[in-house]
Formats: sequence, C-alpha cells, structure tokens
Amino acid sequence: MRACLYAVLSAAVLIAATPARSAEVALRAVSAFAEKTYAARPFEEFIERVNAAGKGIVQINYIGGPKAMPPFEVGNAVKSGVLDIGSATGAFYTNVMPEADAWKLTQRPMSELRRNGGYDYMAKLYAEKINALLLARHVNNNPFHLYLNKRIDKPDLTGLKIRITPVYRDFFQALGATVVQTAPGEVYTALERGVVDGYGWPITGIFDLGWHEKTKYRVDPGFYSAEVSILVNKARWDSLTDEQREILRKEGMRAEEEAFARFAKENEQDIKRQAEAGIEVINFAGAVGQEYVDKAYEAGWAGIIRQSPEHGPKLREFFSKAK
Ligand code: 173
Repeated sequence: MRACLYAVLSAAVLIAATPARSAEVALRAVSAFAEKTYAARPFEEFIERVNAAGKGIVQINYIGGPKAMPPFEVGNAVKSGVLDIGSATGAFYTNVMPEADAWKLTQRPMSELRRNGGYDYMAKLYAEKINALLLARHVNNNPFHLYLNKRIDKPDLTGLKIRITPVYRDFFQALGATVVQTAPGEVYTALERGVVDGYGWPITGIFDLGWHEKTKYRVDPGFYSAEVSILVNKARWDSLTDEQREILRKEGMRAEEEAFARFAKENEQDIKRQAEAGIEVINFAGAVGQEYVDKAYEAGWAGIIRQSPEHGPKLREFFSKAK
C-alpha cells in the first residue's frame, strides 16, 4: 500500500513539474555595431519586442556590442554556436561567406527578394556556409557615402588614404584610393591622427561616435544600400518549438518591414544635421554623378563575382534593378 501511494505521489510530482508547454529558452545575442548606435537600435528594438512577446517562451539575452566581441568575429561566432543570434552586416563576415557582402547591392525591396527567389538563394548559402538563418534585414534604404577631409573636384581618389570595410574596397580602389580596413570603433582615432584622409560610411550615424568633429566634406551622391541583419545559428533555430520560432519570425519581419520608412526619415534627419555641423557637400551632379554611381555598382559586382564566380552572377540577376 505504501509503495503504491509513493508511486501515485511521484507521478503527481512529475506531472506538476512538467510545464504545459516547453520551458522558456534564453538565446545569447551580440551586435557587431556599438550599443545604441544607429545600426544597433533597430536590433535592440527587436530584442525588446521579442522579450515582451516571449515571456515564459523565448527570451534574448543581449550581451552587447563590440565591447563583448570584435565585430568581424560575430559571423564566425554565429556559425560555431558561440552565439545564438548575431546582428551584423555581410561585409563583417566575408571571411566565412564572401557572398554576404552582396546585400549592399540590392536594388529591389526585401519583400520582392523574398518572392523572386533571391532571398531563398541566399538562404541556401547561409545554411551551407555559415550554418545560419538570415532572419531579417533591419537596415535598408540607407545609402553609403564617401566622407573626406581633403577637397576633390572630380571622382578621383589618387593619393588619398581612405578607411574601408569590404563594402567599399572595390569601388574606392577603382577610384584610385589607397585603402585601410578598420572596424568602426577605430575610425575616430584614424581621422584624428591623420592616418586616413576620409572614410566610407552610410548617410546616418556619423554623430554616434563623434566623427562629425573630424569630417570636413561629404561626397554626393550616395551609393548602394546598407544592410544589417539578424542571423540565427541554424542548429539552435532547428531546436526551437514552432511557438518560439513564430515570435522571432514575426518580430523579425516587423523590423524588416519597418526599415524602409525608418531610414527614409533618419537619412533626412542626418543630412540636415550634417549641414548644421558644417560638413560641406561635394556634389557630383548630372552625368558625372551618374557615372560615379554606375562605377560603384560595376566595381561592387565585379568584386562579388571575383570572390564567388559560382554564385555572384546569379545574385546579380536577383538583386539588380530590372533593366
Ligand atoms: O563599417 C562600415 O563602414 C560598414 O561596412 C557598414 C555596413 C553597414 C552599416 C554601417 C556600416
């Protein structure tokens, strides 16, 4: 009788200890961009929303930005599973997946790329090469520019040293520049010490780390469309329940869909703020400006195709503006 009662009690304890649904999962996340800066903010908003919607189901533990991990390591850390989630731009993990840098060349909205096969083509490469899912692109519609401390009167960077990441390498070299690669965290010091005469960066964000203090000119027009996306380690993703994945997917899509309007607004604000800070515009207008932008895309695609002769041409078909 006692043994029997014990068995009944044990079963009751077991049932009580088994939650109605699977236990809350905590995912580790790092941003390749410094906390609270422009390219990290939409990701941080995504985390807040997931944590609000995912109480008792899924939570994201935000470890932080480049203080927690060097930005060019985030892709590798997602690949190996050291991180569950990373927010980064493709240029920061070309060491694992050169094709990722092609996102900067998209001339169609993500909604179209998700329909035309471009996203699916990339998804296969993400699964194969970096063991990840690209959940959502939260920076888009945000052109890059060349910023300078020396005046130029034509698109020729001969004799100038320019700070780059892989985003700008092929284009700035095609314009004759000597290039120096640095993480964003090293730009201020490079400008201050005169190690570089200028840098590539999107239209937004130069105020985040104080670069406006060391910037005389911005070159117009802008070129490409900056990309920063949320990556999820694939094994970790596959281990989640449908309910957990659905929360991540929904909040990811919301961030992706909001990006276009968000940056239309932020771009305008920063253009105004740069003018107020006394940054002069060197504007290549008309045919010269058009040639400058055409050269950016030509050099950009040539670089992608050189690094990935197999996938580059296909990506160009999916991503480029319909002719
Ligand atoms: O560091 C960079 O200039 C860079 O590559 C980048 C990419 C996307 C957004 C902001 C910066």
